[in-house]
Amino acid sequence: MGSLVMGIVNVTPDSFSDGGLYLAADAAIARGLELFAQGAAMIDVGGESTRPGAERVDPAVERDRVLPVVRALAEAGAVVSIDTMNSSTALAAVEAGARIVNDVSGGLSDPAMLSAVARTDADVVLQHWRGHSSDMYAHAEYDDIVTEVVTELASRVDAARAAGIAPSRIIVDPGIGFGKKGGQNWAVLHGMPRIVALGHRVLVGTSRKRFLTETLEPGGAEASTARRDLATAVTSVLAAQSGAWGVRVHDVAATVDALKIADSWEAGERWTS
Ligand code: PMM
Repeated sequence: MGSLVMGIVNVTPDSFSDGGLYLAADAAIARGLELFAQGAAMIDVGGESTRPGAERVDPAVERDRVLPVVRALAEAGAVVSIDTMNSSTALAAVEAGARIVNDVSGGLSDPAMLSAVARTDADVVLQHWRGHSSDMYAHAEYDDIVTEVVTELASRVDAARAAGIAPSRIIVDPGIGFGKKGGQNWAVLHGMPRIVALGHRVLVGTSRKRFLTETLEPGGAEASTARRDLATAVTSVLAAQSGAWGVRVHDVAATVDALKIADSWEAGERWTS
């Protein structure tokens, strides 16, 4: 398996599970360094919340939030990913040391994004997305969700290639929770092999998302962060077993441990004495 763990640092006041905790640059940098020390292979830094219902953030405000954090983590030797839908923020972050541009809209939100990324040597994450968070569930209508996610991701890959991004730089992501409700997310995760069959690295982000709480507490109660982190470690291992190249999580230590255990299980096949 050997999947890589991407640690999350949201430099926002309003992200779903960690909004407000790391809004100050010092706190965000310290958190990123902590996740790096815990075994994160890359750190995803974001300055705009995409929680359901979230309003857009001015790109200048977004840049003020993320750039000091990107610069400090890159200087410390971390592989930094910039979670942004804005080409101006992506370019500034790459200039500050980011090596991956993580666009949850797969290049759909900012028409200049893919050509901007093409001019850099950064990798790009193209996530499945059907619209901004203000009304994302309005688009959660599917006849055959796995086929539609695969087809729509393939068209984003085509757009990225047409803009001049080499296939080897492209990572795809099914966009768990983005324009997908409850069981639709499980359908997409179950369909992972068809997403892997697109032939690109696949990143999967289930961390602490609402569909996990809905599964743990079908009656509508809240599930604690600890329970959602345990659920995330499990879904991340299952994603890795289904061929994910990377998993995006808040609780890096738990998922690193879970992947170590799952990898040892697999390695048992080669144990001879
Ligand atoms: N999820 C969130 C934000 N960015 N990026 C990628 N590539 N994949 C995801 O699933 C993803 C993302 C929302 O989660 P958060 O607000 O808890 O960070």
